[in-house]
Amino acid sequence: MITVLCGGVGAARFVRGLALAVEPSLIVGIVNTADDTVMHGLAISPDLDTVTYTLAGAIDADRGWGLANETWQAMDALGRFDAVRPTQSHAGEHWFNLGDRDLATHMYRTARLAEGASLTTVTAEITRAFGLAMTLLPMTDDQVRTIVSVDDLGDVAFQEYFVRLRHSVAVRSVRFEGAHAALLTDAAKTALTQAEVVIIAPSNPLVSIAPIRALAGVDQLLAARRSSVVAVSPIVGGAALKGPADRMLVELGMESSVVSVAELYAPIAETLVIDHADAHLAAHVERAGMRCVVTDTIMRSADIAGELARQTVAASSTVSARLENS
Ligand code: FO1
Repeated sequence: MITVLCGGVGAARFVRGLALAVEPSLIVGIVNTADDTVMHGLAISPDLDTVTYTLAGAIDADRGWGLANETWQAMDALGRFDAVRPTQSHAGEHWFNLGDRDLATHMYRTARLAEGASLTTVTAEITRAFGLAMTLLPMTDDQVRTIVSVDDLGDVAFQEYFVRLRHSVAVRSVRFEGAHAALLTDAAKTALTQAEVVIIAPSNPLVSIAPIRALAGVDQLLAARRSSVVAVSPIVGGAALKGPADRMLVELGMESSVVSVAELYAPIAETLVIDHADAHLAAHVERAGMRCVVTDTIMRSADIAGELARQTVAASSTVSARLENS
């Protein structure tokens, strides 16, 4: 078993590469659910859906989220009510774009949750419906929500920050509402303890990986097996390949560099995989307490993602020791 801690787009592309490098049925993704939200009464799990749609080959590659060949009739039809919506109402808002086919996923998930099914159970049904061989697990079946405190506006829900505000406002602090009481699921705990290797995908360390780590016991479970935990840096050449990770690191008082990523992950992972662009920082990463592997981490194609995934698995000193002895 290879377990991958996942956020959204970067993780999805990495896992798609991993599925080319190893038998997909051996892969378990533990996915962040703190980006989840309710829109139009529908339960939406963006990171779970982005990984599902990507592994199913159904993702819209340009957007990185939602389904390919999508139509937007429902969203367009909601526009009719903009003129009549009372100011304090959120009914019919359409700044969060839900495609017509994407709505089917949210309708199914919402109805199954209302019938009492857990998000873990429903996610297994949805991934099976999309033909995935790998296992996707929500990090918890309880509610955790990322709240971002930004200049002027104060606390905003993650999707308000990320989509409505286009993450264009400076972040003062981030918190994960509910994380103190939420439980890591048994399935996710097993995936963290039984896996030969645990990989931290190239997701935003502050709002995609951090919510998983905020669940009680997760950092301890990872630290206990640190030599077989490998992280892939989402920062290349001081920038994030997608999303606000670089700006958030700076806004929260860190540098936007692989060294900051190493400082965040050193307690729970032995090895950090960085791009050739940051080869000159390898010694700094090691001074931050992590082994450093330098390779091509920019996943321009599935094949490059596959090679990155293969090297990441091999980078685990536990696995490479076994490979050398085999
Ligand atoms: N991201 C956007 O930038 N704009 C959107 O309108 C949008 C809609 C959306 C709908 C469903 C879904 O699963 C994801 C969606 N995303 C959208 C992406 C989402 O905000 C991010 O992928 C994650 O929350 C951050 O990783």
